[in-house]
Amino acid sequence: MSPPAPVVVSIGRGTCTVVQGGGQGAAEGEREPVSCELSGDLARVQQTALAVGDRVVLQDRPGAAPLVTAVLPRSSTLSRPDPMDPHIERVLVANVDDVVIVSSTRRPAFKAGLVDRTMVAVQHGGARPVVVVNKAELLDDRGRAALEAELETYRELGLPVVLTSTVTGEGITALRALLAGRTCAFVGHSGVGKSSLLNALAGQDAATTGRVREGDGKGRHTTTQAALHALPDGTRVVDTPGVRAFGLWGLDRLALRHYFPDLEGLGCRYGDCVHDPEPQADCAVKRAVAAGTVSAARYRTWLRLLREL
Ligand SMILES: Nc1nc2c(ncn2[C@@H]2O[C@H](COP(=O)(O)OP(=O)(O)OP(=O)(O)O)[C@@H](O)[C@H]2O)c(=O)[nH]1
Ligand SMILES: [Mg+2]
Ligand SMILES: [Zn+2]
Repeated sequence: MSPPAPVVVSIGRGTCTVVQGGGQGAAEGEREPVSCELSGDLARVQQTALAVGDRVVLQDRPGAAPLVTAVLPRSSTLSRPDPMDPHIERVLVANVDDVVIVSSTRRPAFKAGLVDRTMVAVQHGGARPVVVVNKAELLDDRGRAALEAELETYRELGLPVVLTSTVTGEGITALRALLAGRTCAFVGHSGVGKSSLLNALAGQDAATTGRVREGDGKGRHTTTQAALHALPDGTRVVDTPGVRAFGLWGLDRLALRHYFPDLEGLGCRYGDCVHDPEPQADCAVKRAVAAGTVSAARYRTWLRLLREL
């Protein structure tokens, strides 16, 4: 068997760093990272063509850094439209098993809409979404009960949901067990604690963390580049920079239905109904929302995504 292809652990302009053997497990994770240059073709489209987690083909060059000449087929991607030019696909990370959608209870406040959008993007790209809400210790009992009710939506969809706190340690053991031996990426708003969670899982400072702003509790975009970290137990975590929003790449209205089984499962009798607020006499989804058996936030997300596509 040929050795596993080198894996990209970080990317710069026209360059990247790889580890041989994919950094699997502690032993291989300690292998020296190698700095490489991208071939001209790759460098021109690098935001689409190359992402952290990619497996690549290298060409050795005497007296110069190895050249990345090709990217191997991906098992999963997490993509979104480039915020500056929505016609360009931006691949945030490739070949991960799980995408951990990290949010926080407060500072910054929990936003179900962002979780829903990211969840659709993750599933569309072929990875498993995991929902983590960090800073659990900032909630009082009432706040926690309200959050748990909101999170029930994701549990019903069969997704793992974990409440964590890097301050009290709540949920860290559960998260470590959930991700053990897998390759995953942490995504979410700036300041929710992605890098802090990585450090908690690693048991050491693997990544730099930053404080949220005093006034509005927003993050300061401390992490500026995605980077893959190999943890002592063999788990690999790609820590990513905070996103402001999450657009959907490569989805149409028909495909969108697929990612809302909770709404589709209500069996609306109008085959082509998109369950929008326009009067459609007997839409099952709208009835369920009115009756409170389906989360209103989930329905709002559905409508927002529908309008966007
Ligand atoms: N209260 C509380 N604060 C936390 C917790 N976890 C992290 N923080 C704090 O939240 C702030 C932001 O943490 P980071 O880990 O830098 O957040 P991030 O998501 O990596 O942010 P970006 O790199 O900017 O995307 C820091 O001040 C952390 O100390 C937690 O569980 N509870
Ligand atoms: Mg960070
Ligand atoms: Zn309907």
